[in-house]
Amino acid sequence: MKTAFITGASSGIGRATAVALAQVGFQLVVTGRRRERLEELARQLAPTPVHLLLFDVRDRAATDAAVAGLPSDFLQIDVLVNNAGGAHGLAPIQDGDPDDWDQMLDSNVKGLLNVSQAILPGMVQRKQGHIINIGSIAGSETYANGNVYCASKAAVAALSKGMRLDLLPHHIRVAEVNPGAVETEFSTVRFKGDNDRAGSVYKGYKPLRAEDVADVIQFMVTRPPHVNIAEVLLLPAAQAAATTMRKDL
Ligand code: NDP
Ligand code: 8X3
Repeated sequence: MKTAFITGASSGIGRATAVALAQVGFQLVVTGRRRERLEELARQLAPTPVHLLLFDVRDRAATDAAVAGLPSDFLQIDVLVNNAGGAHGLAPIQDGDPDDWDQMLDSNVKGLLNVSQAILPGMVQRKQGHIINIGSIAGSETYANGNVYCASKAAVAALSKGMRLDLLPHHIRVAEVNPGAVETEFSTVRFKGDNDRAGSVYKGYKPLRAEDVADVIQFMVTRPPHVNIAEVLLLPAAQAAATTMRKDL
């Protein structure tokens, strides 16, 4: 049985990806900081073998310890989905909160590096692996007030290309999935629990569901070994650019 390691599986795209990969026969390592969410996911996925890891991707020592402590039957990671992260705040640069900047850069960029570095030695040694980094349309299109979040996702795009180059000799596929608007807890987190403001982001058009992104990831990781779908930009049909939605109100 192949093993997929999915960060940020307690919610949204990560959770849906866990369900989608279980459907095609993967066993799973699922990570996040909210234990009850991951336990509930594991119950839903039974009888798929699921191992839970609770750690903050910003904490390099905790990340290393969590990966090092994997039981032997989950040690060999075939697919890594670097998904954990999100946006904190939406403000002009001069009004930005440096704590928000830290959260975004430390989770979306350094967190992805922390997890990758913990898992890569095994993949390099086995000369086999597949990494899917979750970027965003925000990585290629900077929108007003998105400054640091957009920068963090531009970094994910650069890192995905860099990883693909460096890991080429080691037979490790590296790919990036860049969604547009997906209705998850993303905006609730960005707006610090303001559900009205979060809901308004998805009003007047049909956003993607987390399951739509998970379908694409499922397709990518079930291609034959000689195929790497290296980059995907996945938008709702009603979205043409980062902040351009057709609103049929
Ligand atoms: P959610 O808020 O629903 O999920 C985010 C997940 O990441 C949660 O499981 C959360 O788990 C985990 N997470 C966040 N920060 C940390 C951290 N420091 N350490 C460990 N886990 C963390 O949002 P989405 O599913 O939408 O977001 C998933 C990814 O998709 C993110 O990288 C986001 O930037 C990206 N994305 C989202 C889009 C959207 O429109 N929704 C569009 C494009 C990209 P927990 O809180 O339990 O730790
Ligand atoms: C999430 C999509 O456009 O809100 O990455 O930044 S967007």
